[in-house]
Amino acid sequence: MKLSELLQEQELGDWRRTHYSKEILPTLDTKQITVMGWVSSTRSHGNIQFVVIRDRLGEIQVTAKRGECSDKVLDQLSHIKEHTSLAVKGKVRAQNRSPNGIEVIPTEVRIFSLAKQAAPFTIQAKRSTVGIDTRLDLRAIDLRRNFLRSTFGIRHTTLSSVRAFLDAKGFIEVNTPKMIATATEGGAALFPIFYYSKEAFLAQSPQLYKEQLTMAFENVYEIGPIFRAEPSRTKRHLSEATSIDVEQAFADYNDLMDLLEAMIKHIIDSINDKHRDDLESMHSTLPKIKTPFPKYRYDEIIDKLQAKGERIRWGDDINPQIMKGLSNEVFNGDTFYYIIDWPTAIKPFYVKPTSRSEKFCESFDLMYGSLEISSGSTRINRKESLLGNMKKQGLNTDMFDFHLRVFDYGVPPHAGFGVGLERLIMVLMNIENIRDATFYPRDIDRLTP
Ligand code: AMO
Repeated sequence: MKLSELLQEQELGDWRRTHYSKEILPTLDTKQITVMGWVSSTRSHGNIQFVVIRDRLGEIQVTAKRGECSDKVLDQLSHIKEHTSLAVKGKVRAQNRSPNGIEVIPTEVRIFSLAKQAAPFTIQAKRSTVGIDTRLDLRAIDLRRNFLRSTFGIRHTTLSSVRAFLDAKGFIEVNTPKMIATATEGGAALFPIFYYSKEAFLAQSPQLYKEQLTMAFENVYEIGPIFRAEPSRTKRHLSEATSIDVEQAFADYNDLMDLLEAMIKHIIDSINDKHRDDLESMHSTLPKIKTPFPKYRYDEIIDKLQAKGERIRWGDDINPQIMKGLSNEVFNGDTFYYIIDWPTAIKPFYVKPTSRSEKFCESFDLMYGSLEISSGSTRINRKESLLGNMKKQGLNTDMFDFHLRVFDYGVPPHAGFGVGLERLIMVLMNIENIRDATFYPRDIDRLTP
């Protein structure tokens, strides 16, 4: 038979998978099954051809031996490359020498789509040897790598455990507009868009909307994209990130810090519960949680930094580079901790000043090592105070009319936070570059794939 005939691509037709790789156990010995997936590796030993097929749950070895299967099947399996998508019908055989103690003796092969060339990386390695840009250019294939498949499985569990945790506490999930009229997060730049004949922006945060929604629903959360025009290239910033935004009525920032701490603990417990195999195969462990998370006042951190000789003044933002210098005093090893009571002037206009002094506000950043994972605060809930703060920050209050008008109708005391999902995944999975914590990263240099 000619090679082109042997390797002819076929339709799915009436073939259906009977078992996932993981479901094929020695107890199925001699049973006829159909597996579907992609070729993950091939190996040839004279008259025997081994082909490992992977599906979304794992891998199964197909063993084609001359005499035990047709010559056509042996020839087909001898010529296909890694990443080819195919189905194999065959008989299960318990086999001590095979991975998982099981193999499939093929009777028929249906090739759906041939891999035309070798991929520029192997899918088994935990850390890839090629540069991240090469991988991102072929992201859909890169995502087949074991490490990333586990990472995104764990990301999924993170999100489902956040939902379960907040739902159990009486929060409802909301969605707020992503095309908006005004900025909310002072420092972060906006992406302008055309909105019919007007200028509009992609939302930096659901901030004002989640606050307003506490008026009807009290406790709300949103998991969605936030857009930040980040002019710099760093390993911790994306232009499009995912935020877990939480807002609670009749609560202040201390309540929200407790809630966030319990949420992080719940996420880590859920992952340890569901992903033991993934963590073992990656030789990874999740961060150990020590509760309560320590709290350091902004003032204290500045004093410590100045005592170390760092060039930082009261009122400056604290960047990760500078924080690295405090590793022994503050985050001995890597731990979660809060920096609280920031200067009012460097936090957004909606953050409530402390009753002790207007100079400070009821705000917190959740840190892991030198990385900021979340920020949150008690919000201003009275119109005059909000107007006052907006004017101090030089904002055009007319632009916020749509928001200010609800303050005539009983805004409850409220507080909230936003967690950067990709930053959290970086910490959980010990990922160095935030681009690997999202499916299709967007940054100053990348708008495709
Ligand atoms: P903030 O601007 O601090 O606060 O953002 C909250 C969290 O979102 C993550 N984050 C980012 N992650 C990746 N790339 C980015 N460019 C990026 N920008 C922010 C960080 C950060 O801690 N409205 C407030 C939250 C609140 O008070 O409820 C806000 O947006 O992990």
